[in-house]
Amino acid sequence: MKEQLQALEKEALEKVDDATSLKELQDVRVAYLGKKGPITEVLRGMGKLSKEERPVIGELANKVRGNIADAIDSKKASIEAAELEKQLEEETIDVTLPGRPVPTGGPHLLTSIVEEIEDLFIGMGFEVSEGPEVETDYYNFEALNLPKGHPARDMQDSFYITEEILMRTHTSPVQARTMNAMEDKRPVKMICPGKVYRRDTDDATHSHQFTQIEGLYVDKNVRMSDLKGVLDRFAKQMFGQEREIRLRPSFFPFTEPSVEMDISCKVCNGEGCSVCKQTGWIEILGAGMVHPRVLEMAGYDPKVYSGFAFGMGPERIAMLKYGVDDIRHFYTNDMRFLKQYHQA
Ligand code: FA5
Repeated sequence: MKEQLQALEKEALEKVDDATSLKELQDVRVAYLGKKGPITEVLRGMGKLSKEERPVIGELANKVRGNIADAIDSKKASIEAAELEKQLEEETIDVTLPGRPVPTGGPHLLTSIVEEIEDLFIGMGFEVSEGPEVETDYYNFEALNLPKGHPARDMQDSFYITEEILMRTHTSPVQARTMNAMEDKRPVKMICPGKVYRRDTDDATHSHQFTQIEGLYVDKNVRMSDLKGVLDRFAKQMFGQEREIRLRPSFFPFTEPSVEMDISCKVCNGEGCSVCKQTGWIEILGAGMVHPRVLEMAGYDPKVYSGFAFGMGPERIAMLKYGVDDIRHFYTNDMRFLKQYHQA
């Protein structure tokens, strides 16, 4: 029985030694020290032993059990330590790894161009104003010398909401609003950027919703040459000295005389393409001297005051500046297009 116990001890200690996980170790504990294990079995058969043998075998059995239990405990401690070590190693942060890039947004090309134009005019002493996109027939047309039934209303096909309310077709109503709001009828020098809406058919240069920037300068002795000077300076700063400009006589009911300004097409260098409709020129703004009727309706005495106004399309300006061949790119918001213009 003594040999049997010693053999059991040897066998159990070897298994403890071989165990590589807490689960294996627990299996060894159950197998050798459990109620149905061989040592308990030996102890159960003690009754058959002689009086002399009983204490010796009893002591040995307890010793063997103690040795196996100690071995299991110390192995358990070493497996736990190894597992902790492994976990710590796995959780170590490698500070030398390159960071994951965080995608950043940027202003839309149209926002950038509007801000660039604003800065340019602020530099010439203009203030930035705002007006509503849902406008009354009065401000959109009547206050601009376009009474009901005037044939020139057809120049701008409109989205009407009621008979008297419409989506503004241009930013010119802000001219009348600004002058009306000026109670002491002081000089006005403002620009107004904003969205406008027309029942135009979308094509490479037309959109049913687009942006305009209005300009208005009213003071004593404002002349056509002032308008030319401001537009010339704007065009040179925006497009560079090499672009050509031309002013064509035109007609707007709210300006007299009226002009349209074209810039030589940068996309084809004046040779003709889809952007300039094969003409080599692209129209970017309408302008003129504020009509005396418009000044009068807004409470300014046309014998004392004179002024100029202009309205430009920033989409067309961005198209020229960056060689964009279709106005619809501004609204379809394809990130591959927009990202080209992020300056970050
Ligand atoms: C006007 O809207 C006048 N209110 C401009 C004006 C203001 C004249 C002050 C005199 C004094 P016009 O319809 O031509 O004018 O439009 C002005 C500019 O807006 C055009 O030169 C063009 O650059 C742009 N534009 C016009 N229609 C569209 C469209 N459908 N899509 C994109 N841009 C357009």
